[in-house]
Amino acid sequence: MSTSKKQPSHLQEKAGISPPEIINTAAIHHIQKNRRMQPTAEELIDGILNENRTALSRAITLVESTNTEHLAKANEVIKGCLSHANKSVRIGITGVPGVGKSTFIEAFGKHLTALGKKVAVLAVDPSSTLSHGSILGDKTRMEELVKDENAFIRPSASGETLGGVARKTRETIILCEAAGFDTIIIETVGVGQSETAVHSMVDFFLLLKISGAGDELQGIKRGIMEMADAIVINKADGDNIKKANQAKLEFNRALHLFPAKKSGWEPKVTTCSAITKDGIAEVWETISSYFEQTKESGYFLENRKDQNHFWMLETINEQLKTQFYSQPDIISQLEQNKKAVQNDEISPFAAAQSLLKLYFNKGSK
Ligand SMILES: Nc1nc2c(ncn2[C@@H]2O[C@H](COP(=O)(O)OP(=O)(O)OP(=O)(O)O)[C@@H](O)[C@H]2O)c(=O)[nH]1
Ligand SMILES: [Mg+2]
Repeated sequence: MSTSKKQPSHLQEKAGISPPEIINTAAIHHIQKNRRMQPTAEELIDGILNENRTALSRAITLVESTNTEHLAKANEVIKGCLSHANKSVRIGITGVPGVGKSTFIEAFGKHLTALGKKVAVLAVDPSSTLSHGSILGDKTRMEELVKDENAFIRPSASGETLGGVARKTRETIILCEAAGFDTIIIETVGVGQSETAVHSMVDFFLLLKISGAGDELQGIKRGIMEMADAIVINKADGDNIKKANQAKLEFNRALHLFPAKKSGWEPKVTTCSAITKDGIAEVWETISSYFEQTKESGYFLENRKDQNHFWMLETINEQLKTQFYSQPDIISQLEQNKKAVQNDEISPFAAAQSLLKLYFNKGSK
């Protein structure tokens, strides 16, 4: 049988049969017109300040875009929102996959909205570009919070670099705060460098753990323990309660070995169950007393200023690097220098110097 014979399209109608009149040309025209209508930066700022969620979501989409026109508009919106931000508290939550972060945030978030707070939940998870992991999981694990009109949940921004994801999240925080959210929760998976990035954008950093069989302190990165303002041992329910209390003692002992924090705060260890909700209220009490203490001492504001400074420098570093490595002549020279270095024809230092010279000389022309 010949395969080259042209098959009739399945969409082709038989002669003599007229198409149904369900197609309303006026409606199509209306939809197309609305699709073309993009709100201006002023309209978005207005919407956000009036706590309009559609405007907020649209502005976040602009922040996440890679289109330069969108980014310019996003910058304008952020500029308009900046003076209305900064009125919230920002809490980072980290823990290994499966520890119960999403379930905890659901319980904790509901506790906060019951207290009259407006909660925004964001995520920093650069791996989600590949796995699309936390996006679906979180929406189902946070069923109640998703429906709560005082909560706003935005899945992780996608991006190839942690720096890119971090920028998007930081700008999203500003937009959420301007839209009236007073408590920002940022979730991150406790693997890789993302917890360091989140630690540099929050006021309070919470490490979620579960109890094991007496090996609590093994396999835990020292750096994460050092960053934590509280360690909460989750899944303290049923047969696990005893083990969780044991873990609490161990973590308390271990925390005493760390140097005092700049904030003057002594990290706390508590237990909770995101399922039975036992201990959830205590977590908020701990966090509230931290805010009280650090706002009084001035550390809270000082830390935010330091963070802004840090992110300004980070952005410069990141952009310089991106620009450097994307120049065609640098790319080809880099390849040549790489071979020369490997063959011991030139030292790594001299090879780097010649590349930098090439880049900066070009810039000064
Ligand atoms: N018994 C008990 N189970 C819990 C508790 N919290 C969470 N779980 C269960 O632990 C599993 C993992 O919970 P998640 O909330 O998805 O954990 P996660 O840390 O968000 O996981 P990733 O998103 O994969 O990083 C689920 O089956 C939850 O039902 C708890 O307090 N007690
Ligand atoms: Mg999760």
